[in-house]
Amino acid sequence: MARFDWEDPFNLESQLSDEERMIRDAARGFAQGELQPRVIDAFRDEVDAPELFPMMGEAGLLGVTVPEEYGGAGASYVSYGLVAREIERVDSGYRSMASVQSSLVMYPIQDFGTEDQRKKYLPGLASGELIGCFGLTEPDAGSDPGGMKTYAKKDGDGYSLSGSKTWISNAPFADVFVVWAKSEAHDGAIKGFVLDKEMKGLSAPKIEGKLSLRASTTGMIVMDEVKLPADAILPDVAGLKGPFGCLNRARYGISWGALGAAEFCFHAARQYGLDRHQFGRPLAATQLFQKKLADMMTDIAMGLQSSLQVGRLMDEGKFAPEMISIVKRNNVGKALDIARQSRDMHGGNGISEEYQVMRHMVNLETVNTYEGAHDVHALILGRAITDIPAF
Ligand code: TGC
Ligand code: FAD
Repeated sequence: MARFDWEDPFNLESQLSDEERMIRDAARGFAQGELQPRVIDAFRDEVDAPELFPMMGEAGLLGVTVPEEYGGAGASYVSYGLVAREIERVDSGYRSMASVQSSLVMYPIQDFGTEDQRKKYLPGLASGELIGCFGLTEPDAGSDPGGMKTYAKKDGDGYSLSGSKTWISNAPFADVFVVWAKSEAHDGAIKGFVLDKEMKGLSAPKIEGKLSLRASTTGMIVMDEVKLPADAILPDVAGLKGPFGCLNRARYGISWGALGAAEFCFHAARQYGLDRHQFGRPLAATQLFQKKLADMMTDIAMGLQSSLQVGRLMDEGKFAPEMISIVKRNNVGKALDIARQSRDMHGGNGISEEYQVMRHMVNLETVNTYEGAHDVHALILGRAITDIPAF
């Protein structure tokens, strides 16, 4: 009979390859060594941290699934998920920085771009010398991106792009902007464009005053007749399946990442319960406390198994987007519940930055909303079950 390990209830470790374990260990070393020491101040002071990109690049955490010839690690989607879990164990904002770069900027250039675009952008994005952002959401088009107003008019051989995007991670310090717009030259179909920060008419003001994800910088993208050359378009995709193809990857990574945050909160609650005595015994000796820990461990273990299975199917090219909706919605929702419980189990100390669980809790409020809000994923699944779109 095997010995039970509360930190790894279903022996996930035994289900990973040597390469996956090595990538996970490198990510953990970087996250604990470089990110953890700075996160409390960074969150409190809402610090912009573009210098983290070259550091993450050097640690091999950007473009994990991108082929090595373009500077990536050429590794599996399971490896990518393990990296997201380690970074988000520290902070969802840091995972956000990395997952936008990898899934929402490098992936579309790799999959929908030309060879020239791949050569121009991917090595710099993989090393972190270039920072990318992804503009889909608009002030009047969030859950319904098909309602976007950003428009690319024909302009000679190229395009003139106007419109505004909001709530865009990394935008204020980004060098490379992947922007989705309706294109006159394509009968109004949604197309992706790659913009460089120097382009005239392009600006990216920062959104100040977030009470969540404060270690990640968020902004708008404002485009006022930005002139784009013909080769700024991503030629190989049209319609919403372009941005959704990117979102599939990012949502999958989030399904692992959120569980990293949940594991932090679970471990912290356990330790606090063992250390803190009330009524003459440790809090962890009470039945209510133990039930909460048992629920946390169960939800995390089940979530990790399901993300692992979805990752394996992605690596085999056998996934359906609905599988990703299940794990994004479930794992983030469960992580948010766990963070709220952990905050409560820490009593008054739970609201202090030093204990870190409240930071995870408020971060996960964003994670539950972006990349398809919790209820929107329920509707994606409802449509798959009933064949009736209820959006
Ligand atoms: P719908 O009619 O369902 O689909 C339109 C076209 O897209 C195709 N499609 C997909 N393709 C690939 N993967 C998917 N997951 C896909 N889902 C749909 C579909 O087959 C169709 O193709 P075609 O060829 O027939 O045209 O479109 P809809 O307008 O009815 O969509 C409804 C809904 C709710 C599914 C969708 O709009 C949605 O997912 N809304 C949520 C929006 C969202 O997730 N936004 C995220 C913005 S980016 C972000 O938040 C980054 S935060 C990053 C960070 O900091 O970590
Ligand atoms: P809305 O769509 O207005 O939704 C509001 C509420 O209504 C939600 O609870 C939703 O579930 C519910 N709702 C919506 N439609 C329905 C319906 N049909 N039926 C029932 N309920 C419904 N976007 C990007 O493009 N790039 C980024 O890098 C990016 N980064 C972000 C970073 C942060 C910090 C945040 C907060 C957001 C980011 N986003 C980004 C935007 C994010 O994807 C959107 O906020 C999200 O898609 C929800 O859109 P919305 O905010 O307009 O909310």
